[in-house]
Amino acid sequence: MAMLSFERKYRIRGGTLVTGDLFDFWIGPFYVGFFGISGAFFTVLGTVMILYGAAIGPTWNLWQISIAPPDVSYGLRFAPIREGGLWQIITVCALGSFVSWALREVEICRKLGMGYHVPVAFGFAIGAYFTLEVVRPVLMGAWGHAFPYGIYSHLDWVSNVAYQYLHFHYNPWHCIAASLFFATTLALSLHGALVLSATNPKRGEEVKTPEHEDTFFRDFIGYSVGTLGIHRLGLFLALSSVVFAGLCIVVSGPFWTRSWPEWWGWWLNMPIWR
Ligand code: UQ1
Repeated sequence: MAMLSFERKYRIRGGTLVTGDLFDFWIGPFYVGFFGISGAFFTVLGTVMILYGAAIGPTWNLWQISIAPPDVSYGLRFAPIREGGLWQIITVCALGSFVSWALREVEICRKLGMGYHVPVAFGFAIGAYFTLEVVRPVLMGAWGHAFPYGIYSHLDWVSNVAYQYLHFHYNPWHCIAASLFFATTLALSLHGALVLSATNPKRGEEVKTPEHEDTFFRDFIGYSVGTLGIHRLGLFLALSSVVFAGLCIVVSGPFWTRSWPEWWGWWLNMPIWR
């Protein structure tokens, strides 16, 4: 089916999660829906708040603009606008916007009768943001433990938090997350290279089949995970890396307050070394 007639067939009412037919329409190529409206609302409000924060801030230098959370002395209370209240409003807008984006993906999946893999995957990214900006600060008792909204300032936050634990690379969950990130890039580079090698032949040569792809890996390492399997593996590796990244930061502070190299004391203190 040609693309245009395919789209005409599926661009019909239904599949919405809320408000029925209301907002169940497209603007040009884009599906709107209730969550398109709510997403635009939170995005515009959040962006205006960021611009307002930049306007009252000390600099227009793009690298140095920063909107910080309240001081830890405010605990988990609301703070005045200029004392971190703006950061609190922006955080609510960001979460409203991200969740709207995910639910708009869900509605499009429902219209097309597809699985929910894309919104579920995006949900893991929202979960990582939520862990950093809400779960960990709540467990530690103050919004001041969240990261600020600024290009350099958020990098400084990462650096400072890492040094609070002396050497963050000794955090075992950080080790696992980093290994999974590397494994994800390995899987995607193998997959991208394999598919291009089979489907982008020299002029005059035939496109190769999935059997060629399987055979390459069977000849090479004695195993092929398969053409569907590589996509399952890729999604699993990518989502696992995000889960362990979230774990590695949420254990730092709420569950482990000393230096991360000290954590390995259990290994150094094993009776077999005595
Ligand atoms: C693979 O086995 C496979 O199936 C044919 C692919 O699908 C096209 C791939 O992209 C890759 C990378 C592999 C090899 C991966 C493993 C884990 C053996």
